[in-house]
Amino acid sequence: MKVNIHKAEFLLSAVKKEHYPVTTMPEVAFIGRSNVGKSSMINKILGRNNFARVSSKPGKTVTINFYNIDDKIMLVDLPGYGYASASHSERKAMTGIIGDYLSERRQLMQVILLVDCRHKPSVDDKAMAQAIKSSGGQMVVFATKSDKLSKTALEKNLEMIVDELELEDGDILIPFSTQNTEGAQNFWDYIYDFILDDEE
Ligand SMILES: Nc1nc2c(ncn2[C@@H]2O[C@H](COP(=O)(O)OP(=O)(O)OP(=O)(O)O)[C@@H](O)[C@H]2O)c(=O)[nH]1
Ligand SMILES: [Mg+2]
Repeated sequence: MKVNIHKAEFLLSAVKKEHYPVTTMPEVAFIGRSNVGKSSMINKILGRNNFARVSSKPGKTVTINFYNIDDKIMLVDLPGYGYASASHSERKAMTGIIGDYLSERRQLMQVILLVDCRHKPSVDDKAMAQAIKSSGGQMVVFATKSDKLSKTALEKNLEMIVDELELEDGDILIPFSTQNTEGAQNFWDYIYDFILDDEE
């Protein structure tokens, strides 16, 4: 499917629920460790460069950033967790910001969990996968930076990720890279089929 985005606009940044935008649009939130590539994935699927701010230093996104796409769907860039040099209080604040959003946001239709295809999922990644599972939501995991592995190594690591996150039949695991358009296309195919479920 060809995706035509007419308008992608940064709406606002929030750290607490009083600041969340008041809209009825369905939301899709990107969650994962700091530096896994959440903001990069948002740029790639929107076909924009440095729209969501990207950094080689972990801990770039520290607020919840809401992006309005064609007044149809909101993409939500969450702060990363597991940032190694974060202090105890910074970690606690981050967990609170993420946890509040996930538990409070009624229009949240889909959480997209990102894990780096090169690494074994962390304890936090596993906890997040379990939380998605126990919320009854569809499990959708993107394995990022797939350009960094050979095809064989990627296949092997995808199996490892399935095992580590205890993915089951019906759960979705898709490789993603900013260096090709395949993952981005798969993202939109999923969104159009299961979230927007509309005309296009
Ligand atoms: N080679 C390659 N590098 C990537 C890819 N995706 C992201 N990166 C790089 O990974 C680094 C982190 O990317 P971000 O998108 O800022 O990661 P993030 O998950 O938003 O990080 P936080 O905002 O800190 O939570 C940047 O240097 C990106 O250029 C990819 O598909 N391939
Ligand atoms: Mg980010």
